[in-house]
Amino acid sequence: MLSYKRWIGAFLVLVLILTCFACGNIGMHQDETEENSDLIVVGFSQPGAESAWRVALTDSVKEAFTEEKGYKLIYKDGQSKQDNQIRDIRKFIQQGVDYIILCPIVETGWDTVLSEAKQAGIPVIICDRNVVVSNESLYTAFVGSDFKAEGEKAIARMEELYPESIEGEGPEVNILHIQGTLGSSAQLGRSHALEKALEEHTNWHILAQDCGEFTKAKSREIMKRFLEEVNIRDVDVIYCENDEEAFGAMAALNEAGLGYGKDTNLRIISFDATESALEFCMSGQIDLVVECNPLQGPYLYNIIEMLNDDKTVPKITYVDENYFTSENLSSEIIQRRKY
Ligand code: GYE
Repeated sequence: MLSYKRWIGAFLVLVLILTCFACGNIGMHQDETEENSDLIVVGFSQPGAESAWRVALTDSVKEAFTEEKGYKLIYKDGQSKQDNQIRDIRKFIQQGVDYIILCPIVETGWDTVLSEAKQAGIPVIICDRNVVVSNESLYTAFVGSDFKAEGEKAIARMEELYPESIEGEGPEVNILHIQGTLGSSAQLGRSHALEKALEEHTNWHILAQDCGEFTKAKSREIMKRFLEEVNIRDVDVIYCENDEEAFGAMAALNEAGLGYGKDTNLRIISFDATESALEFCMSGQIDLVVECNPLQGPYLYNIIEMLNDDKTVPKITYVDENYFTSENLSSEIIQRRKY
């Protein structure tokens, strides 16, 4: 038989256990989607944080979807792996988010997970890079860059720099090509423009080509290897598919004590137009930076607001983009730069 005091003791322990369970349950329910049921929940899947450009895109989206404006943004970094992004999207679907923003690392391989989102009735907005899917209805809208147009701006500059070489006659133009993540829209569009130009200008040649994964470290490694494989005096242009890659190539050239940019015959072309790249461009170390605009948060916000109001949204929205050489750059432009 339990004594009276023991009964009280057992009762108190029971109350304690039940309280803990209740707290635990409340804790479990307070997951990312249910803290404040009035907020519109947006799941945001990024491939990684490989460049200053991408960090600027993440910040722009975070600034666009704030609690003050009625949104709850759940941000996931895919650590440069498509499988992680697919897993993150599945989690968003389980959480019952209202919208998904996907910046796809590569173009293909999204059909299944996008079908799952569609079945769950969650609109998906593709952002930055694009997807190639069996059915366009698998996503609601695309906001991002026209990468072929970006590549064409780089080619137009090269045609301007080597006017006597564009008819397949005149001096050869030799190129080192450092590509971005293979299979990403940014790589495909920028590489496509160069490949097309090589077909048209038969005296333009790629002396060496490799993938720098859009990072400075990888590009530096590649450039060091290129320096062993080719005679740098033969090279006219280093075509880097983003600023980080240009910085990597420059680091390798600096370490080898080799000059580039103005007052030399070696020109660097880059994409993104981050503040640091613009500074190098203004001082003549980078010849051209084609702008790729990461400030896409406001564009995405407008699209989602329209969807909230049941309005029809444009399937494709290209962000505004420019290009810079030392001729059209000024310190005011650089100071105003947000990334
Ligand atoms: O150029 C690069 C980034 O997809 C446009 O990815 C983007 C590219 C951008 O890491 O810096």
